[in-house]
Amino acid sequence: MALFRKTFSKLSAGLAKTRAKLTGGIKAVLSIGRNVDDHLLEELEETLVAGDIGVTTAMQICGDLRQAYREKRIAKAEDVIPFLKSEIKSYWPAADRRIRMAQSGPTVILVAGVNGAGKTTSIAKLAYAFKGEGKKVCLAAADTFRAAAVEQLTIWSDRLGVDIIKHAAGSDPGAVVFDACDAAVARKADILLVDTAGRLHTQDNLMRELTKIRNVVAKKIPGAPHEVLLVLDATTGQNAINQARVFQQAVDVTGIFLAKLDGTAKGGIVVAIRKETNLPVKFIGIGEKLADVEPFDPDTFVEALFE
Ligand SMILES: Nc1nc2c(ncn2[C@@H]2O[C@H](COP(=O)(O)OP(=O)(O)OP(=O)(O)O)[C@@H](O)[C@H]2O)c(=O)[nH]1
Ligand SMILES: [Mg+2]
Repeated sequence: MALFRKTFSKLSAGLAKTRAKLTGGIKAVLSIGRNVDDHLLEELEETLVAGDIGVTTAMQICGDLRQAYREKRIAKAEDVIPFLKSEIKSYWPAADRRIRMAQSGPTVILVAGVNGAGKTTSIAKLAYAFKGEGKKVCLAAADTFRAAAVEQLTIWSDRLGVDIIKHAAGSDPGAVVFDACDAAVARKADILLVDTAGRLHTQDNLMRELTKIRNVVAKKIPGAPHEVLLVLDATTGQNAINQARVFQQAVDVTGIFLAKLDGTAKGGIVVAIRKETNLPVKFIGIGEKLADVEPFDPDTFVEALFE
């Protein structure tokens, strides 16, 4: 995935708000000459919670820090940041975060998430990156709930020069993906990206619709969907965790696309997602432009956070 390039400077710029709040807060707590005592640990825990790392994780980090201090593995406040970096990095086991591709035929990527999370924009970013790698991309406009959703995806398909399969607004999304799968196979597409609704009359309806879309895709293309990416809006902080749980139950989510990291000081949510759900963050969105997407890499992320 050559085009899903990791550019440290862009990531670093995207994390500016989180770094100012979280890392800035940590550095303020660790001001020169302080001892690592209960008081400091308490302040540190508060700062971590405020940075959306999650209460449980903040407690774990500070507990481990206290232990390290008792065992004299750390002595002074200056040692705390290197400790935090390696501790946080250690939360992610080595894992394959790449898109799972079909052995042959189209790779189907279902994209889900609540309304406004950033699904359509993230689809455009992925389409752009795949196209840049020479892959043939098709889009399926399965968010038929809102007329504007189909229009928005159509605008992206025109701009990107990729095919779109759509029906009239209000039609059955199952029928859209049915046709989209046929079209993707017939046109020898490498990638089929499926946009889905973020809101229906009720959450139950939404989950049922997603399940139905998933089943149609599975019947049409063996092994599909190869990925179910859940788009989460990083600016919603801890609420993103609840969304992840709900979607995970309804459709087997295979990875998270964490959008809008650039627009929030709540970037610590990446750590909370890791600790509180078992879902890998595969991509992060760090801006509104097509190129503002990066594959998530924990080490690079932590380095950029504490830069
Ligand atoms: N700053 C920033 N804005 C983003 C990012 N991703 C998406 N957005 C913006 O978030 C808003 C919502 O994005 P959409 O892609 O329309 O979200 P959606 O989930 O498709 O929304 P619905 O179709 O209404 O359910 C748009 O204004 C996007 O430009 C990101 O990574 N950074
Ligand atoms: Mg949309």
